[in-house]
Amino acid sequence: MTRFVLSMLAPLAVLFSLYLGGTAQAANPDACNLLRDPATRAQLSGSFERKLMIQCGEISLEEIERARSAPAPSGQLKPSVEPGTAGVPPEVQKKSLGEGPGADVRINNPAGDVNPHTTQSETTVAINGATVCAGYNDSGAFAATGNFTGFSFSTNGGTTWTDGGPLPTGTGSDNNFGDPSIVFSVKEGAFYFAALSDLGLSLWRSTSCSSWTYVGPIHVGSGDDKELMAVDNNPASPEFGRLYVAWTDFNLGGDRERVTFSNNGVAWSVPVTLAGSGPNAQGAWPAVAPNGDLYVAFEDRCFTVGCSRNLRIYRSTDGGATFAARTNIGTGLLRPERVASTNTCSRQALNGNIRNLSSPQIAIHLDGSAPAGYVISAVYPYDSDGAGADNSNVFYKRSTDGAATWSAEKKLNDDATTTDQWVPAVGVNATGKVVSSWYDRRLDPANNLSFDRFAVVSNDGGLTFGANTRISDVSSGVPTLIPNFDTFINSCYHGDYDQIATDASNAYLVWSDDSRLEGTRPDPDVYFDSISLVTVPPPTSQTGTCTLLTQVSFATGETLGQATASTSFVNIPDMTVPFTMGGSVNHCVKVEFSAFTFAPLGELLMVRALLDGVTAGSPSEVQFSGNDDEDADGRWARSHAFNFEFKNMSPGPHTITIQFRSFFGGSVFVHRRSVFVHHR
Ligand SMILES: [Ca+2]
Ligand SMILES: [Ca+2]
Ligand SMILES: [Ca+2]
Repeated sequence: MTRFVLSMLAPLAVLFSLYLGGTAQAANPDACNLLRDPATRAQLSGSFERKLMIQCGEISLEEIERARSAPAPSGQLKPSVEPGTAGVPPEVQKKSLGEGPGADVRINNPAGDVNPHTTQSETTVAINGATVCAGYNDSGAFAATGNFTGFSFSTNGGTTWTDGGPLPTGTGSDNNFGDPSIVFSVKEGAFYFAALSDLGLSLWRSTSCSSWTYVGPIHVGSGDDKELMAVDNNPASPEFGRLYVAWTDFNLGGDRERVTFSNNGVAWSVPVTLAGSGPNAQGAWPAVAPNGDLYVAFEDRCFTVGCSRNLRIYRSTDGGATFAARTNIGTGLLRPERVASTNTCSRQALNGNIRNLSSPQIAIHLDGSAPAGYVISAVYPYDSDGAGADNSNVFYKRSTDGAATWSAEKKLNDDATTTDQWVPAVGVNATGKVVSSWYDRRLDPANNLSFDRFAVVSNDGGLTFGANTRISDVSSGVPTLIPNFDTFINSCYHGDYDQIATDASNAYLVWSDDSRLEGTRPDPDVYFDSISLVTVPPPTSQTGTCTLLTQVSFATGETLGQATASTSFVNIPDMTVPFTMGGSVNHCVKVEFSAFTFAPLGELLMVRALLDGVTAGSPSEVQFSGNDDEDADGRWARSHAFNFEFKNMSPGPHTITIQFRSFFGGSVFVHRRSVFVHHR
């Protein structure tokens, strides 16, 4: 017997000795029973189910040993392959629906994968300055080392990444099994990383994210599932630096959501079980308010096809000692699923046999104008059209009074399709920028299968949102998930969550991307991109009201504008208009024109006006649909009137420039008409 096999068995002995010792887990003397009961099994997170499959022999030690002793796979892997170059339809190119983020960066190194154990997914991310720290479930690392929790780090804000391998085995052969959760503690100047472990839930620490030190168990229990961590990073809070972990404990027969806290990561409080959380709870998501209040949101699930469930939230105002239920984020929401996939997966699932834990996420930001002093942002999915064809959309609500009441919900995805949007994440920053991202199938309306990652930003604390932005550069197909092509991964698994980190400048996004192939076999990886949260300020303060000024019109000729599409904004020829503002006080400037635009069906054009190189608010969008006229070249024509307004402009010389942008590789035209600039 090899050392590796011994390392797998030893923790089991620890667990069983704990049962025999009559600890808190005595209610369930055999964690493997959680797998044997189909109804219970359907409630387990992807990571916890897999941990039990390993511990209970459904994934055999022989298979693990075989993978570990397999020859190095470098000969067949092509780590230099860029995302999307294999197996991705050429028409699926990046086409952001807003000011586009940068190119996707793969953060794990697939050269470490052991065929067919190529899956990295289910992500967490935290930041400290220019260090971006991410974790994920890592089947390749497990095949090589017996640890399932991978991490990667960037020291330049996400431009380049290093795959750090898995978290190290803890004291007493405490291996880790995913369900990753990373936070950065401002007080400690350190990252903390929680994961499922042999013992239950365990913690690792790092100041750099480049290597990790095992701290010890957070909680010892064979039924511990899906732990998520939060940290109090407000120096004014009475619990500054306190770490909180919320999770689901399947060894409890009644209420299952639990919370523990620690001031140093070593000593953890006796867990508090959320009274009334019930036996159907899953997906606890903690967040700390600026005053130290702790909130834990979770899904009170239901388990029959077509059932409705509640999205609940609890609050602690005493540093995690006691909790009280607050007003539900959502009540009676139809669970998002595709019935045939649910039946195939024996658990709530979407097309492609992707299991779907439809739990909420929350994030909290300071807002002195809110009654509570802060705003709670919540995102969640559900089947909002009932019997209609759409199985899942993603929604947003906010609370300004500590979850006593919630705003009306806002649908975040702005597509016109009936495809799936699911697994929404949310992040906020100190200036009230709210960011959400999710998986989205809008670009595959015919099949509702291939998916992208989309995002949206609010610049006003969640009151209003901009247009959706496509984050992923390419669409992902869905690999075979039942049985999973990766035999260390349970059927129907695609990760239960992803996460967003923010600072004053950016949102940092990580997600699971299955677009890359090695030859013909799938190689899911984790990708990163960022969104700028810096709002381009208007040219001058937006005060006063604009009235129609004495018109001074600058008419230009009628020639074709830009003939070749560009994925960044480019000037449209002959649409640059210099003028001189008269008078001695500031006045408005209005820009008007109409244009015929030509593009293929479903494409998007964006047109914007700049005054002295600075944009006027948001670009104007032209989305092409089947209602437009088709021209001889297969493009669709649409006449569109554009109006832009610059307020409070100073007297003197200025220049108006008209630009456009498309996201299509072929010919796109803006056939512009006269541009009128109204000014004093
Ligand atoms: Ca991979
Ligand atoms: Ca529906
Ligand atoms: Ca939808």
